[in-house]
Amino acid sequence: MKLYWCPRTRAFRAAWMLEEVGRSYERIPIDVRDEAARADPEFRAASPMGNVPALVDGDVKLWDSGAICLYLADAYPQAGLGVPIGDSARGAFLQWTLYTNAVIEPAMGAKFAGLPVNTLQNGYGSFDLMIATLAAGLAPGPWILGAGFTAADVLLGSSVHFMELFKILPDNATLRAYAERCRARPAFQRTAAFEAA
Ligand SMILES: N[C@@H](CCC(=O)N[C@@H](CS)C(=O)NCC(=O)O)C(=O)O
Repeated sequence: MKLYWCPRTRAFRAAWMLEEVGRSYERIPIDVRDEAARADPEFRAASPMGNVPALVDGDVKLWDSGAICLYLADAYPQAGLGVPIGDSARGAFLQWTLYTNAVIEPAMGAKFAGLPVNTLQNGYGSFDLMIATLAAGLAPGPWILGAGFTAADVLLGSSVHFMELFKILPDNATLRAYAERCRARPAFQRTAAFEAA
């Protein structure tokens, strides 16, 4: 597997997920702040929009962090990071795996831009509703689906971690404790270490 990756970007989630899966992969650095690097034809073949992360696994090409995490969970079930079709927890798994890119990210973007809340139009509610819904989902803990850590936690955990870094995470004990649990995982720590290197 090849991961097109750049430090301090959304590629963090895909790299953390690959570390959790535990299979060998090649990390190919792409500086997304450099237009010439983004124009590289081999990279564009993997990532048509020129974004990271992008994953190539044989004939499979994915260029969205949510799709990458879901794909890896399903493609490598032995890692125990997904929920199989037919299991009653599959619905909750899909719901929370999509929550980062469908709700958290646009709500964060609107908050950073200072956009007025228009819940009828925007499709993701509001930043405050996004936080309250996530905190309620995580309250039973320790992970979003309960006892087992899944790909959904890679996406949600990296979002909560980055909201904390960006200083927009409200002072919520459930979310802060969740971020700590995520950061304590060896796969998270390996990812943070090579990002820092
Ligand atoms: N929804 C995509 C977004 C990916 C994305 O926008 N990545 C940024 C880096 S955080 C990027 O590559 N931006 C390059 C650019 O558009 O200039 C995902 O989550 O993978």
